[in-house]
Amino acid sequence: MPADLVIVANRLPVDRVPLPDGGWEWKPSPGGLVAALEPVMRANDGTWVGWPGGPVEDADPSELEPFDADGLHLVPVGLTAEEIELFYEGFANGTIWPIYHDLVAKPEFHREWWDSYVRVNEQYAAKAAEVAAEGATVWVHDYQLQLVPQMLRDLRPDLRIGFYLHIPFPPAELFAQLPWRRQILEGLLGADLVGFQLPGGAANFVRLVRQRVGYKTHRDLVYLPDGRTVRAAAFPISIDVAGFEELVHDESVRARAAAIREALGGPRKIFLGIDRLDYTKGIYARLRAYAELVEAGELDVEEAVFVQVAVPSRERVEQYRLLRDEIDRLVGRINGDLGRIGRPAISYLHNSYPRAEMAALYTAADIMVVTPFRDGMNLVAKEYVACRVHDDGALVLSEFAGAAAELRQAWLVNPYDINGMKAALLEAYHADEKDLTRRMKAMRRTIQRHDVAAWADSFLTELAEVAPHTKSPRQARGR
Ligand code: GDG
Repeated sequence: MPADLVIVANRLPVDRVPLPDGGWEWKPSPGGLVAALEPVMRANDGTWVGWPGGPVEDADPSELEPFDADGLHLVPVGLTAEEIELFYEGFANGTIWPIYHDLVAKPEFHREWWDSYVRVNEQYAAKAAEVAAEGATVWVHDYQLQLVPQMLRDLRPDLRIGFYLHIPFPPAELFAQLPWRRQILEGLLGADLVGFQLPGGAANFVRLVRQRVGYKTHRDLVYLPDGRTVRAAAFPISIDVAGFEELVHDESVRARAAAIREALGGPRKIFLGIDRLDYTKGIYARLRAYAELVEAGELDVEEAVFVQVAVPSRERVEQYRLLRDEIDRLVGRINGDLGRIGRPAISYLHNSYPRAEMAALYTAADIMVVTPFRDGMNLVAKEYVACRVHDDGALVLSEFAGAAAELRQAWLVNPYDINGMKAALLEAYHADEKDLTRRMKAMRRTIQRHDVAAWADSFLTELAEVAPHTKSPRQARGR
């Protein structure tokens, strides 16, 4: 059945999990994006196009057939082992990711990576063109698929196309290094609406289009020679606030939070970091800052502990393997030098956890530390705030996370400034209850007013306005 709403994202919202009998099944991987899009997907009988994970060489043909999971229609795009290496690990994560994150790592430019990026984007565009109904809305997501909007428009000029970038869009000076800069801008301009996390990203994009493609622009609009108008605007993403609050009120999550506190040494104050193990997240500098405070006697391992959860990520990419080794060594050295029996300075976990365990960790923590060098938004910061249903707990947050634009009452830090971070960690540690409550209340109001459903609604509403020539999807909530 052709779909009136099609989501195109690098990954499908499911994982293939092996069963004890040698078979396998699809298990939903409930991220924030699925939670946000599920209601509107259901209201429109929507279809999701994406990669199910793993190379096609290891898949049996039935895995690449469209299927339904949890009432969602899913259409797999198969990637070969070579495409995973060149398109995904290569161009997406070795070229675009570092450039878009302010060159925190050195990007690599390889023509064969680019060629694979083009070919894979073609596959996604072709699949989306195949499943979209006449005049449907197609919403393309993120940096892996920047060429899809124009490819799709060439195949299906009847569609209404939106694109959303989850990571930062860099200043012109950095973007200009890309040998394929013009093709990428033209790819994005295939959309009617290009969404960014922050107004700065949208402004960078419009300026680049003017400079590098030579189209006329006015404020957030780009005028194309074929008469089309493209709008670039900010839509800061959010989280399923009610979902997290519900989890925190669950008896088993509360019991688990108490057990975590107990296991960590009772009244010790808990600093917490939760990040994908990624060099943009600033894990190394943050742990160093903390260790210096312990070393200087400003913090005592009997009274405080830093829990760092580093979720395994992109483990086949060289820079990520090196980062893991560096952090392993740092944690080992810090605990060797500063820990006591049963009292490590840092409790380090290289693992991923169910959502309920994440909520228990957020509940157990006294001070959440989120210090990326650059981050599109950072949902972890918002999730922590959502879980503080008693208006307590402190948030130390990097100025360079998109979330800092909204969570102004956090202790905002420059992650490159170790002394500044040390001062903020101490201030948050010693803050009195009244100050914590005042800050947390304000931050909670902010995220409650703007949850992930509001984010999806505002993007789709805006998309309908900029492309009135096509028909609108039904809104999930009466508005
Ligand atoms: C990109 C942009 C932007 C993490 N570990 C576990 C787990 N998570 C969940 C968190 C959170 C999400 O993953 C991570 O989101 P972040 O925003 O923190 O970071 P990225 O992965 O880099 O995401 C970012 C985001 O896209 C959305 O637009 O904010 O800037 O880089 O929701 O809770 N979830 C579970 N177990 C884990 O171990 N269940």
